[in-house]
Amino acid sequence: MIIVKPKFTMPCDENFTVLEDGAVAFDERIQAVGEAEELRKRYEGAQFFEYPDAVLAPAFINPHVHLEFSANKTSLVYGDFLEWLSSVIASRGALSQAANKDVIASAIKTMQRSGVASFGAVSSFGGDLDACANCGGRVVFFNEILGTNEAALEQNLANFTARFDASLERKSPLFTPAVSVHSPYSTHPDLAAAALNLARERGLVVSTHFMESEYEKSWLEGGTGGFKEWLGKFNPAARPLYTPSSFVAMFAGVRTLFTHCVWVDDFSGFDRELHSLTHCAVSNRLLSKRTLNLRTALDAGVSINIGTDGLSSNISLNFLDELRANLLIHADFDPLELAKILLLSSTKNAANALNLDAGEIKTGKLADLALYGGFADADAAQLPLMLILHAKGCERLFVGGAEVNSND
Ligand code: MCF
Ligand code: FE
Repeated sequence: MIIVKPKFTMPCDENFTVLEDGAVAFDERIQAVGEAEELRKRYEGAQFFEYPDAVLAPAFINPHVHLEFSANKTSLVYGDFLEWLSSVIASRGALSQAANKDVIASAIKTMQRSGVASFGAVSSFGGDLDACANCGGRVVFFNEILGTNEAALEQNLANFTARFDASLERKSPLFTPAVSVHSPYSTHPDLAAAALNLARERGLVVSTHFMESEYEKSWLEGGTGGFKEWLGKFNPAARPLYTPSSFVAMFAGVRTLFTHCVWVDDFSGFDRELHSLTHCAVSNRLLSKRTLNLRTALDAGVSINIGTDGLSSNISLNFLDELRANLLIHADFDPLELAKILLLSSTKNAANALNLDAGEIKTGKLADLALYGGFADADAAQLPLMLILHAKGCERLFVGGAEVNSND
């Protein structure tokens, strides 16, 4: 048993309570939140740590990252989605080759140093499987399926099944195999249906990219726009394989994270319990021409979580950098109000999206906790904002009560 007594405990509950001079006792799960001396008496022999300048919070959950693109710095073109996509097709072989085990392990460390205990890895080739299974963090491993060429469907499915089976072999309390249906412009309905059936049978979480660009919107809504020409290069007879609503309908009854949704103007097909929106603000700034209207999505009652996406469309996998970018990008919000929304999105909401029993400091939850120093003089009322603005990394990170040595 471990007892941590920080200056501030931020449970990340709906009311955003901040506890001053309290303590948290935990092993794999949180056993109690209360007064330090009382907990020390109750759990005799527990290790005790006191941090008079620190904030203890639920560790962050980054539900969407492409680790196989971690070697990218300047190889991809930003500003226009189709130019980016062409550059991905030209460079993805070389980029995934360059993203060896060390590169991927170091990308994971960057996330962990920023307080991320759990992440959703979108895996295109399986090259990130070992690093993910061995990282000490909690991983939901989204095996990606894509392809529209009818002649290659069987081969594509066999390839996906082999990667999925390899991920199943690594299943553990910290590692959960899952499925990614890449997008409506890139994935044949037969492949999507096969992957979604697997998800239904096995109760897997699913991730998909949806309505990221205006090109995608005009393609799905009317078969027009830049995708007509772009896809025409590969198949002159290309036509949209879904409408926006028929695509969302495929995911009925399946816990799904819809990433981006920048160009969605009707959320009525979203299941408020099972479907969530993963927002990647930096990625959208670089690829999507506009940013998500966060207020509209929140008003529609859709649960939001915050992802970094990969270094294919970001400059940093430090989760605090992504939160700071969100604070600056969504300038129509009051900063403190937005800070609370972002922290809830990155903990409790994301845990629900990924089906993890974590994301909150509450008795019974998994002890996925992060401790950030440097807040001795902070005002409790401003703490959510100050944490996002000033924390560069965490001092300690616990995953299921076990410390991940994030500074080695
Ligand atoms: O989320 C971003 C932008 N949207 C779509 N895909 C990706 C992103 N970052 C990496 N990707 C990958 C995706 O997983 O790029 C490929 C897929 O393998 C594009 S389709 C050839
Ligand atoms: Fe992505």
